[in-house]
Amino acid sequence: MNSSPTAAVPFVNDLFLRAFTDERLPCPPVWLMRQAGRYLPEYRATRGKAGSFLELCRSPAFCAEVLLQPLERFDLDAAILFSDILTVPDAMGLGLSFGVGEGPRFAHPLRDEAAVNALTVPDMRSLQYVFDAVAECKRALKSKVPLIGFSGSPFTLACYMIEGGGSSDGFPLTRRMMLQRPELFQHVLDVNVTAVTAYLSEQVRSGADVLMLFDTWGGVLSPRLYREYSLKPMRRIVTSLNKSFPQTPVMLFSRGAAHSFDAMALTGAHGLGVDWQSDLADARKAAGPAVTLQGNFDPLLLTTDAATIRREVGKALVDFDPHYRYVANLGHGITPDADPALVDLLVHTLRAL
Ligand code: 1CP
Repeated sequence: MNSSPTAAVPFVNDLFLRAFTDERLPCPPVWLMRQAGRYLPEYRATRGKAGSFLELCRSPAFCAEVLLQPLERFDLDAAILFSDILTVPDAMGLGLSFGVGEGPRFAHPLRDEAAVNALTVPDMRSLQYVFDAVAECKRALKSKVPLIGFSGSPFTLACYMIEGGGSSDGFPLTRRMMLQRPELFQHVLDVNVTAVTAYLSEQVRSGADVLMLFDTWGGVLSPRLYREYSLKPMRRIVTSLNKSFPQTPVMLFSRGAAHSFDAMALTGAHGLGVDWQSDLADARKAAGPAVTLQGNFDPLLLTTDAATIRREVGKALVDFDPHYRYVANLGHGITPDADPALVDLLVHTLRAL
């Protein structure tokens, strides 16, 4: 549990992987959630060439192109696969689309018992375009920095699958099914556990060096329900991945679940994401010394100014050791209105720690 995996392949820059060992590092590695994306004009240009966001995701060559864009601009220590968490429910036949300037929509959400009973683990061949994108991204990186593969957590995927899209009020249809028909909800989670385990395993076989589970919506649950319906399924995935790929660090990012850092650390995950509403020092106390923590600057800092960023970086790490099992990152994804010049400043300020 929480062992220190080491890389089989040498990297030009292996600072990120060393944050999963007990070495003290000269400065923390840094990458940023959603570092490739809409705040970069070159991303918007590539998306235009591809035709749409989903066509971009389905083209391994375009995925590799946008993966490299932030690395060309900024001194980052990791790259993240360009894809989306909703590829898996799409492969289950739920019919994913994105309206222009809108969030995701599923044409066939899980609204009744028949739909849930018909749900099955997709044939991984229908996700071959993602594994091809992993391989193409890996080739394009030329071992410069490690590649992070990812998936949504079973619970977060279930939120979109049942609701049929995003939600501004805590996924009421999902929570109602969970409370009223727990056996139906558990079937969705069980299918997702098997699918996500196979999906992430295939990403490792295709070249991913580190894995991350995005549990963006685990925080809509109470601590008790979070542990049952969000953390437990993630633990099953981490257990199988650690068995199959003991060299590959796995990270969990549950947004809004600071109440359970202790339980998250017991899953066998090597790293935990800390959101911007939590405290790194508190997370360290709860999770213990053997787990790598990642986070947790407020993404909105990247829409402020240089002085604010310098001041906040100085203050954020006063009672926290940034040289030991720590990866600097935001506490959630970069927003589309982030200023690329401030991204550069944040990365440089962290380098100088
Ligand atoms: O218009 C566009 O170009 C699409 C915007 C976009 C992008 C750039 C979406 C739609 N997804 C992505 C890429 C993406 N999504 C990445 C790779 C890019 C990188 O990190 O550099 C990753 C890791 C994700 C993961 C993702 N997708 C999450 C989990 C992380 C998080 O930020 O919370 C979630 C919840 C999604 C769903 C999703 N996809 C896209 C949007 C706008 C959303 C959120 C919808 C909602 O508000 O519920």
